[in-house]
Amino acid sequence: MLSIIIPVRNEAQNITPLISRLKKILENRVDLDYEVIFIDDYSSDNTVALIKAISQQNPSIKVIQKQFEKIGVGTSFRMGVMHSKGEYILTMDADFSHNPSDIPKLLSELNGETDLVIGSRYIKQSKYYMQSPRKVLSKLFNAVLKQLFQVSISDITSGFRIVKKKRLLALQLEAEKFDIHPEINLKAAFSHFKIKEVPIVFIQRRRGKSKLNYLQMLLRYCRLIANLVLKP
Ligand SMILES: Nc1nc2c(ncn2[C@@H]2O[C@H](COP(=O)(O)OP(=O)(O)OP(=O)(O)O)[C@@H](O)[C@H]2O)c(=O)[nH]1
Ligand SMILES: [Mg+2]
Repeated sequence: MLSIIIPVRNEAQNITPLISRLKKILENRVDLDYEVIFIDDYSSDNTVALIKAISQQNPSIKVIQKQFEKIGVGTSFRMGVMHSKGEYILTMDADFSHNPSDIPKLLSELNGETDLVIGSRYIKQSKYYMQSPRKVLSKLFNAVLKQLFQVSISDITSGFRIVKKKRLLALQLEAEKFDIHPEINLKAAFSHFKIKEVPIVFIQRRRGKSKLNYLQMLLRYCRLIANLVLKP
């Protein structure tokens, strides 16, 4: 079974088209049993109501709702993993930056041996469309992380991936926010996961508001580096 885990916060404008795209793609694969778990983080719009309405017709679509405090993408992801039933975990964003149409490409790289398939913005045949500050920061972080930790992953900060759950659970993940993505990819490399990268087309969000806070991201990434240097 494939468990798709998607942290969400105020994605009312994306959630319905996203679920229908996912269903179309996944239901084409008769060989594949799947569940989609959304972890809502205190959304103030009707994201949760929209997911619940769909999940009443389709029990493969689930939502976990946080009601009292914001926990962040990393903690939400780990909570989703705890509730998942799949042998493999797919993570992606809800805002169509990660194209559901790229999922079959990620799946095609899975065989019994692959532990991690990363949807990469920075390999041959990838395309990415991001605003300049984000592009510069992303490239810079990837260059620094690659140099510092000598890993051969091209897109260390990618949040689009499929990972074998058994191996994921063995990683000591601590990141609470967006730093969960490089943390997973780096710790997977340190733990000698069999890793493949596939090219994706990454686009800037078109609907809904960005939750990205550059200063917070910078601090979180620096903290991750410090933690990994001190206790790799
Ligand atoms: N559970 C949870 N999900 C979040 C939170 N912040 C963002 N998300 C979700 O995480 C995914 C990525 O967030 P984005 O806001 O797209 O972050 P980004 O891609 O860095 O920035 P933009 O695309 O420019 O908005 C989306 O599915 C969001 O709905 C949060 O605090 N908690
Ligand atoms: Mg986004």
